[in-house]
Amino acid sequence: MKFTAVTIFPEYFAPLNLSLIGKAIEREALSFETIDLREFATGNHRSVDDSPYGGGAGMVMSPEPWGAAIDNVLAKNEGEIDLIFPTPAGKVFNQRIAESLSNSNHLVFACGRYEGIDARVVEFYRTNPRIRLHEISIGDYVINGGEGATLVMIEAIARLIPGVIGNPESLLEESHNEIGELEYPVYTKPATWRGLPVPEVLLSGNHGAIENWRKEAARKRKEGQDRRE
Ligand code: 6GU
Repeated sequence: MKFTAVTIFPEYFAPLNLSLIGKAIEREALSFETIDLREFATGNHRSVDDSPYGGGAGMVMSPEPWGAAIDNVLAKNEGEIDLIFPTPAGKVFNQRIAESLSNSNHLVFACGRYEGIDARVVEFYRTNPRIRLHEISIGDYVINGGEGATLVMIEAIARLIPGVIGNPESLLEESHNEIGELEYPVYTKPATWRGLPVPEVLLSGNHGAIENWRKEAARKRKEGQDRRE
């Protein structure tokens, strides 16, 4: 699986070289590249934005550098790509979307800044037969640009790719698995910490009882979460 991020801030993605994903990149279970949008900007100032038609606050990213950058991705790769536009107006990201995107060969993230990218860019590429286009939000709040959202999505997707996580069993047990169960609370040594004991059943060695306790604890957690919404 290949990940490409088109951005004016390539440095934003440095954390991907850490931890699990960094190691997966090292052993080539996945690859990651950034494309600097500014390299596709023309003119003395290499400007990538302009004021909005119709007026209003802020700046809009110009279509020309985006068109040139995405054309370049298509030209130097073969086959189909999933082209993702992170936007607060998109479909809200969840585990099902992460699973579906983890089956892609090549994910390309178009990281917009300012008030967004000129709407004709999405309109233009939506009908390209080599592109499956997705507009995706990471939740009902606003952040300053697509880079943060892209990091979140890459973390969620990359760990689902075979060979990225050491122990694939941990994918089954954890929160938001296929049946939508929340994970049970976990404990390690010491058996009592600041007066708080570990639930006794977990020390019992009775695997059936432990499994039942975990199911019930996960159910209670979910109940609590529903109340908070
Ligand atoms: Cl994908 N981008 C921005 N700028 N804000 C967001 C978002 C994306 N998802 C939620 N808020």
